[in-house]
Amino acid sequence: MGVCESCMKKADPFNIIMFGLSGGGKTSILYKLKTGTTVEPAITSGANNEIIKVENTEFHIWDIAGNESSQSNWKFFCNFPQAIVYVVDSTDSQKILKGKEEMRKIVFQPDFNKLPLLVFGNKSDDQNSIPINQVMELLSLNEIQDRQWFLQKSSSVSGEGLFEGLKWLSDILKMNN
Ligand SMILES: Nc1nc2c(ncn2[C@@H]2O[C@H](COP(=O)(O)OP(=O)(O)OP(=O)(O)O)[C@@H](O)[C@H]2O)c(=O)[nH]1
Ligand SMILES: [Mg+2]
Repeated sequence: MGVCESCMKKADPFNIIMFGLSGGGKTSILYKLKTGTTVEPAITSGANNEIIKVENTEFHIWDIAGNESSQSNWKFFCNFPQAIVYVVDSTDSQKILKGKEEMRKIVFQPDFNKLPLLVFGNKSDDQNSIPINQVMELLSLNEIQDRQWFLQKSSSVSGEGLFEGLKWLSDILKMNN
């Protein structure tokens, strides 16, 4: 008996998994989106998760702590992610370069085959933030050709770019679903 493939696809809330080095601002982003306020989070241990609604789309966002063990044991926290968010601290070129390597280790895992990738170049409010076109070059994002990706400059302080990033994800996920 045939099975209607589209009937089996998951509707929202879309399951989103957020990675990035410690200190990049993942938890700050999560709670800015959730509460509209800027919080000063403690270093995450394990993961946080929240349901966030943007316009008509709900996202279940999993914020995985930046330590190596949590980042590589993400399955312990989140099942069946439908998109990846990767957060880099745009004020520090060395951290961006390290993030580039870590991001590749994550996104090219077979579990994440072809999942859309939203990259936040975070801390855009900081006077030391690197222009977003340079962030793109440092991350060599143009080399990623096996999936849809989008780089969005963002700030969990001003809120810049956060909803724009999620809007991109929403459009892509709805189109692919
Ligand atoms: N200026 C500025 N500071 C930020 C921004 N986002 C986060 N921070 C600061 O960066 C530091 C780390 O933020 P967190 O949200 O805890 O970072 P994280 O990625 O969750 O770190 P782990 O939990 O260790 O993985 C905190 O002092 C935040 O206040 C931002 O957009 N702008
Ligand atoms: Mg955190």
